[in-house]
Amino acid sequence: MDFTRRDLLWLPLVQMRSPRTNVLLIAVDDLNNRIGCYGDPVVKTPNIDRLARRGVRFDRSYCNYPLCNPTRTSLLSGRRPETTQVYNNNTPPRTHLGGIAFLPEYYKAQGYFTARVGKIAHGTYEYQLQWDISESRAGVPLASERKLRDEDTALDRAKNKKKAGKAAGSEGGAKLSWTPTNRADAEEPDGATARRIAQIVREHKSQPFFIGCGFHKPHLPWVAPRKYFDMYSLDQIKLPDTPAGDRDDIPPLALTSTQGDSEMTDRERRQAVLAYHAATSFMDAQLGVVLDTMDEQRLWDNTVVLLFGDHGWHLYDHQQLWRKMTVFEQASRAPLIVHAPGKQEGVACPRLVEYVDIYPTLTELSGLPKAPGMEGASFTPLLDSPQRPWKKAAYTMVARGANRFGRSVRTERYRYTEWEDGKSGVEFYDHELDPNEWTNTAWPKRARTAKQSAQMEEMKALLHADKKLTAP
Ligand SMILES: [Ca+2]
Repeated sequence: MDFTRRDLLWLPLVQMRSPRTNVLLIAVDDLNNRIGCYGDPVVKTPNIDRLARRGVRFDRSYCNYPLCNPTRTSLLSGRRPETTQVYNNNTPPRTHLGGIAFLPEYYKAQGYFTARVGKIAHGTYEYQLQWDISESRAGVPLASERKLRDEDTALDRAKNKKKAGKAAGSEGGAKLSWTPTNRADAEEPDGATARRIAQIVREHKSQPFFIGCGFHKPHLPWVAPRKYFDMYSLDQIKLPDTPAGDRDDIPPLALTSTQGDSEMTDRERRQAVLAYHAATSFMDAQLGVVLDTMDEQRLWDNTVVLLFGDHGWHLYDHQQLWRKMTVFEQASRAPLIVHAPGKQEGVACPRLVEYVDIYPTLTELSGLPKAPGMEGASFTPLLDSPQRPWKKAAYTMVARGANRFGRSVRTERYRYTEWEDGKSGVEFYDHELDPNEWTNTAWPKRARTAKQSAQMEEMKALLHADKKLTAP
């Protein structure tokens, strides 16, 4: 493009008149709400807390599917899992979506510079998303699409073979294991990711950018420098005080297999919880490197920073559950913090938001036209008025094997879940009275008050409503 001298004089003014807000999307793998700014008394996350002071902390934010590939495919496409039909970690994101623009691609088409380092989509399928810079390992450009696709196919074949015959609900599970290392932060993958993100931000800060920073921890295995383990002592760590018989009213499909964890002693379980916290604090310190760069480059006034845990994580809930893949509160709910220029800072929002809302929210904050096909609603009004009334329901679903589904709906007070449309069990929890979901008043044959029955019917109607109508 040729500019006359006069054009060049005007150019900065034109840019000032139509600022294009940058996006820094920070994905944290397997991060649940056991962090400082969400009120955990033990877990140290000074940098997530620091981001929360600069943004809105969503206290009722729910993923639409509690597993990496399905939740990320849903979030990055702006479509619900029923539309993406990605219900496991072995289905490539585009299988049923074809050539739609995933979130970073939409920004790229609008003229943004786009880059990601670390895990944004599910590891093996990162090649399905186009970025200007795409690095699963910091500093290593993603190899050619063809080569990766071949690797995928081979990997999928191997995985599917391994999976055949496995019990329902065993998906999403790596062995609980942890290792304190003597390496420096920068030598760990997440440490390298944070420093590479800082470099890319410095180099590309003058153009509108969409940058994805994907941290792997606190995903298993819990490998982190020793100093993060030393931040906690075992005396601080308590297991949930689940009442005896809690599992008697839980439909079997609601639970996942224990994968050998049932042989652990309580002390070993507490060590595992400590290791999860250590991995969280390590990741938090790497986030600090990225936030320092935001300060240093004075980017807060023209950059949206959105941090999310891709789904929650169980830490021995219901005296059995670790990991994810349930629609209980601890796996469906996850942290979501949004800093947006000119919006509220340092406040909490108690309203319901879903991850399918993130795509339209970001594009609206950046001043871009609404992308087609969105199945969530932009929650930008909540960034101005976090207490205002908002959507009635949030939906999370999960599959057990190929064709058995659990579908759950959360309102601000209740959770209601059906397994195989109710044939394999129903759950109904009142979070005002029972925040741990210990008392299922729907199953097997609990006595309910007339009021409870009426409330349950309302929840059932919400679960079966056309979900596209659940925008506020
Ligand atoms: Ca129970």
